[in-house]
Amino acid sequence: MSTKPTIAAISVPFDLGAGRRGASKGPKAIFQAGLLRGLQQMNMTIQHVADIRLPNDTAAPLPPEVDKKNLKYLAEVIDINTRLAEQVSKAAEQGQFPLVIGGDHSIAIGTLAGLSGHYTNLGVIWIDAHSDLNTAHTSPSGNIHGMSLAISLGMGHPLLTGIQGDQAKVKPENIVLIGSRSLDEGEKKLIRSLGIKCYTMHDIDRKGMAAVMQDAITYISGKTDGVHVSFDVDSLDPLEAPGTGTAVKGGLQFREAHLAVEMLHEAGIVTSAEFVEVNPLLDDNNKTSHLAVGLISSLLGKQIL
Ligand code: B3U
Ligand code: MN
Ligand code: MN
Repeated sequence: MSTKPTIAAISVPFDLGAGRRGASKGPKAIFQAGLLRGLQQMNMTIQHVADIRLPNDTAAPLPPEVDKKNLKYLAEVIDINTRLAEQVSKAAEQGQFPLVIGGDHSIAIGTLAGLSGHYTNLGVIWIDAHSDLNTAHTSPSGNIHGMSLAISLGMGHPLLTGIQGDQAKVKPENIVLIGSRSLDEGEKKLIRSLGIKCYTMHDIDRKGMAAVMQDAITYISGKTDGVHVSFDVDSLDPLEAPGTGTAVKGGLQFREAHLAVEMLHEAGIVTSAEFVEVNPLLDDNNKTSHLAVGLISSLLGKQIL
Protein backbone atom coordinates (compact mmCIF):
# COMPACT_ATOMS: atom_id res chain seq x y z
CA MET A 1 0.00 0.00 0.00
CA SER A 2 1.41 3.36 -0.98
CA THR A 3 -0.42 5.71 1.40
CA LYS A 4 -0.77 4.75 5.04
CA PRO A 5 -4.11 3.02 5.55
CA THR A 6 -6.30 3.39 8.60
CA ILE A 7 -5.91 0.27 10.68
CA ALA A 8 -9.16 -1.32 11.83
CA ALA A 9 -8.15 -3.44 14.82
CA ILE A 10 -10.63 -6.21 15.54
CA SER A 11 -10.04 -8.33 18.62
CA VAL A 12 -11.47 -11.83 18.91
CA PRO A 13 -11.13 -13.26 22.44
CA PHE A 14 -12.10 -16.77 21.39
CA ASP A 15 -10.40 -20.09 22.08
CA LEU A 16 -12.95 -22.85 21.54
CA GLY A 17 -11.34 -23.78 18.23
CA ALA A 18 -8.20 -24.89 20.08
CA GLY A 19 -7.53 -27.93 22.21
CA ARG A 20 -6.65 -25.93 25.29
CA ARG A 21 -8.07 -22.76 26.75
CA GLY A 22 -6.23 -19.46 27.07
CA ALA A 23 -5.89 -17.95 23.58
CA SER A 24 -9.06 -15.98 24.38
CA LYS A 25 -6.85 -13.90 26.66
CA GLY A 26 -4.51 -13.11 23.75
CA PRO A 27 -6.02 -9.81 22.59
CA LYS A 28 -5.96 -8.26 26.06
CA ALA A 29 -2.34 -9.29 26.59
CA ILE A 30 -1.30 -7.97 23.16
CA PHE A 31 -3.04 -4.63 23.78
CA GLN A 32 -1.43 -4.44 27.23
CA ALA A 33 1.96 -5.10 25.65
CA GLY A 34 1.50 -1.75 23.88
CA LEU A 35 0.01 -2.44 20.47
CA LEU A 36 -2.01 0.75 20.09
CA ARG A 37 0.66 2.98 21.59
CA GLY A 38 3.31 1.44 19.32
CA LEU A 39 1.27 2.02 16.19
CA GLN A 40 0.35 5.55 17.19
CA GLN A 41 4.05 6.33 17.66
CA MET A 42 4.53 5.30 14.04
CA ASN A 43 1.91 7.94 13.12
CA MET A 44 -0.56 5.30 12.08
CA THR A 45 -4.25 5.92 12.39
CA ILE A 46 -5.61 3.00 14.33
CA GLN A 47 -9.14 2.37 15.52
CA HIS A 48 -10.14 -0.52 17.72
CA VAL A 49 -13.37 -1.03 15.83
CA ALA A 50 -14.71 -4.18 17.45
CA ASP A 51 -14.33 -6.88 20.06
CA ILE A 52 -16.06 -9.95 18.66
CA ARG A 53 -17.71 -12.12 21.32
CA LEU A 54 -20.65 -14.47 21.70
CA PRO A 55 -23.40 -12.83 23.76
CA ASN A 56 -23.27 -14.44 27.24
CA ASP A 57 -20.70 -16.84 25.76
CA THR A 58 -23.45 -18.86 24.12
CA ALA A 59 -23.75 -19.62 20.44
CA ALA A 60 -26.82 -19.69 18.27
CA PRO A 61 -27.95 -23.34 18.52
CA LEU A 62 -27.61 -25.69 15.55
CA PRO A 63 -30.51 -27.76 14.26
CA PRO A 64 -30.36 -31.26 15.84
CA GLU A 65 -29.77 -33.00 12.48
CA VAL A 66 -26.43 -31.23 11.92
CA ASP A 67 -23.52 -33.70 11.84
CA LYS A 68 -20.99 -32.45 14.41
CA LYS A 69 -18.71 -35.47 14.25
CA ASN A 70 -15.05 -34.61 15.01
CA LEU A 71 -15.90 -30.89 15.02
CA LYS A 72 -15.53 -29.60 18.57
CA TYR A 73 -17.58 -26.51 19.47
CA LEU A 74 -18.98 -26.32 15.95
CA ALA A 75 -21.87 -24.01 16.91
CA GLU A 76 -19.55 -21.56 18.69
CA VAL A 77 -17.02 -21.55 15.84
CA ILE A 78 -19.76 -20.88 13.27
CA ASP A 79 -21.29 -18.09 15.34
CA ILE A 80 -18.06 -16.24 16.16
CA ASN A 81 -16.82 -16.44 12.56
CA THR A 82 -20.11 -15.23 11.13
CA ARG A 83 -19.84 -12.13 13.33
CA LEU A 84 -16.14 -11.64 12.56
CA ALA A 85 -16.66 -11.96 8.80
CA GLU A 86 -19.24 -9.15 8.86
CA GLN A 87 -16.91 -6.84 10.75
CA VAL A 88 -13.90 -7.61 8.53
CA SER A 89 -15.99 -7.08 5.43
CA LYS A 90 -17.16 -3.71 6.74
CA ALA A 91 -13.58 -2.58 7.40
CA ALA A 92 -12.41 -3.71 3.95
CA GLU A 93 -15.43 -2.01 2.36
CA GLN A 94 -14.32 1.27 3.95
CA GLY A 95 -10.82 0.89 2.55
CA GLN A 96 -9.33 0.22 5.97
CA PHE A 97 -6.64 -2.34 6.79
CA PRO A 98 -8.29 -5.08 8.87
CA LEU A 99 -5.95 -6.20 11.68
CA VAL A 100 -7.48 -9.16 13.50
CA ILE A 101 -6.08 -10.07 16.90
CA GLY A 102 -6.93 -13.56 18.18
CA GLY A 103 -7.86 -15.80 19.58
CA ASP A 104 -7.13 -19.22 18.17
CA HIS A 105 -6.57 -19.82 14.46
CA SER A 106 -10.15 -20.96 13.78
CA ILE A 107 -10.93 -17.24 13.42
CA ALA A 108 -9.14 -17.21 10.06
CA ILE A 109 -12.38 -18.73 8.74
CA GLY A 110 -14.23 -15.49 9.45
CA THR A 111 -11.37 -13.19 8.49
CA LEU A 112 -10.94 -14.79 5.06
CA ALA A 113 -14.71 -15.01 4.51
CA GLY A 114 -15.01 -11.29 5.26
CA LEU A 115 -12.11 -10.34 3.00
CA SER A 116 -12.78 -12.55 0.02
CA GLY A 117 -15.68 -10.59 -1.45
CA HIS A 118 -13.44 -7.55 -1.84
CA TYR A 119 -10.83 -9.25 -4.03
CA THR A 120 -10.80 -11.27 -7.24
CA ASN A 121 -7.64 -13.11 -6.24
CA LEU A 122 -6.93 -12.83 -2.56
CA GLY A 123 -3.43 -14.01 -1.63
CA VAL A 124 -2.76 -15.61 1.73
CA ILE A 125 0.61 -15.92 3.43
CA TRP A 126 0.13 -18.47 6.20
CA ILE A 127 3.02 -18.35 8.68
CA ASP A 128 2.52 -21.31 11.00
CA ALA A 129 4.15 -24.49 12.34
CA HIS A 130 1.02 -26.21 11.00
CA SER A 131 -0.93 -25.93 7.76
CA ASP A 132 -4.45 -26.04 9.27
CA LEU A 133 -5.57 -28.05 6.25
CA ASN A 134 -7.44 -30.81 8.07
CA THR A 135 -11.08 -31.66 7.64
CA ALA A 136 -13.27 -33.53 10.12
CA HIS A 137 -12.22 -36.68 8.24
CA THR A 138 -8.46 -36.18 8.57
CA SER A 139 -8.15 -34.25 11.84
CA PRO A 140 -6.46 -36.15 14.66
CA SER A 141 -8.00 -33.84 17.26
CA GLY A 142 -11.37 -32.50 16.11
CA ASN A 143 -10.07 -29.01 16.93
CA ILE A 144 -11.31 -26.62 14.29
CA HIS A 145 -8.23 -24.35 14.49
CA GLY A 146 -6.45 -27.15 12.61
CA MET A 147 -9.03 -26.92 9.78
CA SER A 148 -9.38 -23.21 9.05
CA LEU A 149 -7.35 -23.03 5.84
CA ALA A 150 -9.11 -26.10 4.38
CA ILE A 151 -12.46 -24.49 5.19
CA SER A 152 -11.39 -21.29 3.42
CA LEU A 153 -10.58 -23.45 0.37
CA GLY A 154 -14.17 -24.68 0.47
CA MET A 155 -13.38 -28.04 2.07
CA GLY A 156 -15.17 -28.91 5.28
CA HIS A 157 -18.48 -28.64 7.04
CA PRO A 158 -20.98 -26.73 4.85
CA LEU A 159 -22.01 -24.50 7.75
CA LEU A 160 -18.39 -23.33 7.98
CA THR A 161 -17.58 -23.16 4.27
CA GLY A 162 -20.91 -21.35 3.78
CA ILE A 163 -20.09 -18.28 5.91
CA GLN A 164 -20.53 -15.27 3.55
CA GLY A 165 -21.56 -17.62 0.74
CA ASP A 166 -20.64 -21.12 -0.42
CA GLN A 167 -17.84 -20.11 -2.78
CA ALA A 168 -14.21 -20.87 -1.86
CA LYS A 169 -12.68 -17.85 -0.13
CA VAL A 170 -9.17 -18.44 -1.45
CA LYS A 171 -7.67 -20.45 -4.32
CA PRO A 172 -4.90 -22.99 -3.67
CA GLU A 173 -2.52 -21.28 -6.11
CA ASN A 174 -2.82 -18.02 -4.15
CA ILE A 175 -1.62 -19.52 -0.85
CA VAL A 176 1.92 -19.67 0.52
CA LEU A 177 2.72 -21.64 3.67
CA ILE A 178 5.80 -20.57 5.62
CA GLY A 179 7.41 -22.28 8.62
CA SER A 180 5.60 -25.64 8.30
CA ARG A 181 7.00 -28.42 10.46
CA SER A 182 4.05 -30.38 11.84
CA LEU A 183 1.83 -31.67 9.05
CA ASP A 184 -0.69 -34.51 9.32
CA GLU A 185 -0.88 -37.15 6.57
CA GLY A 186 -4.12 -35.80 5.10
CA GLU A 187 -2.64 -32.30 5.03
CA LYS A 188 0.48 -33.45 3.18
CA LYS A 189 -1.69 -35.14 0.57
CA LEU A 190 -3.74 -32.00 0.11
CA ILE A 191 -0.68 -29.73 -0.20
CA ARG A 192 0.67 -32.04 -2.91
CA SER A 193 -2.56 -32.64 -4.78
CA LEU A 194 -3.55 -28.96 -4.84
CA GLY A 195 0.03 -27.82 -5.51
CA ILE A 196 0.04 -25.40 -2.57
CA LYS A 197 3.34 -23.53 -2.28
CA CYS A 198 4.92 -24.63 0.99
CA TYR A 199 8.17 -23.42 2.52
CA THR A 200 8.94 -25.81 5.37
CA MET A 201 11.49 -25.19 8.13
CA HIS A 202 13.79 -27.40 6.05
CA ASP A 203 13.54 -24.95 3.13
CA ILE A 204 14.12 -21.99 5.44
CA ASP A 205 17.19 -23.65 6.96
CA ARG A 206 18.63 -24.47 3.54
CA LYS A 207 17.86 -21.28 1.60
CA GLY A 208 17.62 -18.71 4.37
CA MET A 209 14.59 -16.61 5.22
CA ALA A 210 15.54 -13.74 2.88
CA ALA A 211 15.56 -16.00 -0.18
CA VAL A 212 12.38 -17.79 0.88
CA MET A 213 10.51 -14.52 1.36
CA GLN A 214 11.79 -13.13 -1.92
CA ASP A 215 10.47 -16.25 -3.69
CA ALA A 216 7.19 -16.11 -1.80
CA ILE A 217 6.65 -12.44 -2.61
CA THR A 218 7.48 -12.95 -6.29
CA TYR A 219 5.17 -15.97 -6.43
CA ILE A 220 2.19 -14.23 -4.89
CA SER A 221 2.44 -10.61 -5.95
CA GLY A 222 1.91 -10.97 -9.70
CA LYS A 223 -1.35 -12.85 -9.49
CA THR A 224 -3.19 -11.37 -6.53
CA ASP A 225 -5.02 -8.11 -5.91
CA GLY A 226 -4.59 -8.20 -2.13
CA VAL A 227 -2.55 -10.23 0.33
CA HIS A 228 -3.61 -11.34 3.79
CA VAL A 229 -0.91 -12.35 6.29
CA SER A 230 -2.16 -14.96 8.74
CA PHE A 231 0.48 -15.18 11.45
CA ASP A 232 0.24 -18.02 13.97
CA VAL A 233 2.75 -17.34 16.77
CA ASP A 234 3.46 -21.06 17.05
CA SER A 235 5.52 -20.54 13.88
CA LEU A 236 8.11 -19.06 16.24
CA ASP A 237 10.46 -21.28 18.19
CA PRO A 238 8.99 -22.11 21.60
CA LEU A 239 12.24 -21.08 23.30
CA GLU A 240 11.51 -17.54 22.19
CA ALA A 241 7.72 -17.65 22.13
CA PRO A 242 6.50 -20.05 24.82
CA GLY A 243 3.04 -18.52 25.15
CA THR A 244 1.15 -20.66 22.67
CA GLY A 245 -1.01 -23.77 22.91
CA THR A 246 0.62 -26.17 20.46
CA ALA A 247 4.32 -25.37 20.54
CA VAL A 248 6.51 -27.31 18.12
CA LYS A 249 10.27 -27.19 18.51
CA GLY A 250 12.57 -26.19 15.67
CA GLY A 251 10.68 -23.03 14.79
CA LEU A 252 11.47 -19.59 13.43
CA GLN A 253 13.86 -17.41 15.32
CA PHE A 254 12.43 -14.00 16.14
CA ARG A 255 14.98 -12.49 13.78
CA GLU A 256 13.78 -14.65 10.90
CA ALA A 257 10.14 -13.85 11.54
CA HIS A 258 11.01 -10.20 11.90
CA LEU A 259 12.83 -10.17 8.56
CA ALA A 260 9.85 -11.92 6.96
CA VAL A 261 7.37 -9.28 8.08
CA GLU A 262 9.77 -6.44 7.20
CA MET A 263 10.14 -7.83 3.68
CA LEU A 264 6.38 -8.14 3.38
CA HIS A 265 6.01 -4.51 4.34
CA GLU A 266 8.70 -3.43 1.90
CA ALA A 267 6.98 -5.34 -0.89
CA GLY A 268 3.93 -3.13 -0.38
CA ILE A 269 1.47 -5.95 -1.07
CA VAL A 270 -0.14 -6.61 2.31
CA THR A 271 -3.76 -5.46 2.66
CA SER A 272 -4.81 -7.22 5.91
CA ALA A 273 -3.36 -9.35 8.68
CA GLU A 274 -4.17 -11.46 11.68
CA PHE A 275 -2.08 -12.55 14.64
CA VAL A 276 -3.31 -15.62 16.48
CA GLU A 277 -2.63 -18.27 19.12
CA VAL A 278 -0.96 -16.11 21.78
CA ASN A 279 -1.85 -17.89 25.02
CA PRO A 280 -0.92 -15.68 27.98
CA LEU A 281 -1.62 -18.53 30.44
CA LEU A 282 1.38 -20.38 29.03
CA ASP A 283 3.59 -17.33 28.55
CA ASP A 284 6.69 -16.26 30.41
CA ASN A 285 6.38 -12.62 31.51
CA ASN A 286 4.25 -11.74 28.46
CA LYS A 287 7.26 -12.42 26.26
CA THR A 288 5.13 -13.79 23.42
CA SER A 289 2.71 -10.83 23.49
CA HIS A 290 5.64 -8.43 23.26
CA LEU A 291 7.06 -10.37 20.32
CA ALA A 292 3.64 -10.17 18.64
CA VAL A 293 3.58 -6.38 19.09
CA GLY A 294 7.06 -6.14 17.54
CA LEU A 295 6.05 -8.26 14.56
CA ILE A 296 2.79 -6.41 13.97
CA SER A 297 4.59 -3.04 14.12
CA SER A 298 7.21 -4.17 11.61
CA LEU A 299 4.63 -5.66 9.27
CA LEU A 300 2.94 -2.26 9.31
CA GLY A 301 6.16 -0.43 8.57
CA LYS A 302 8.15 0.21 11.74
CA GLN A 303 11.73 0.96 10.75
CA ILE A 304 14.86 0.27 12.76
CA LEU A 305 16.56 3.46 11.60
N1 B3U B 1 -2.59 -30.64 13.01
C1 B3U B 1 -3.09 -30.87 14.35
C2 B3U B 1 -2.43 -29.95 15.35
C3 B3U B 1 -2.63 -28.50 15.23
C4 B3U B 1 -3.08 -27.77 14.18
N2 B3U B 1 -3.06 -26.49 14.55
C5 B3U B 1 -2.62 -26.43 15.74
N3 B3U B 1 -2.36 -27.63 16.19
N4 B3U B 1 -2.39 -25.30 16.45
C6 B3U B 1 -4.61 -30.74 14.39
O1 B3U B 1 -5.17 -30.91 15.47
O2 B3U B 1 -5.23 -30.49 13.36
MN1 MN C 1 -2.52 -22.24 12.89
MN1 MN D 1 -0.03 -23.51 14.43
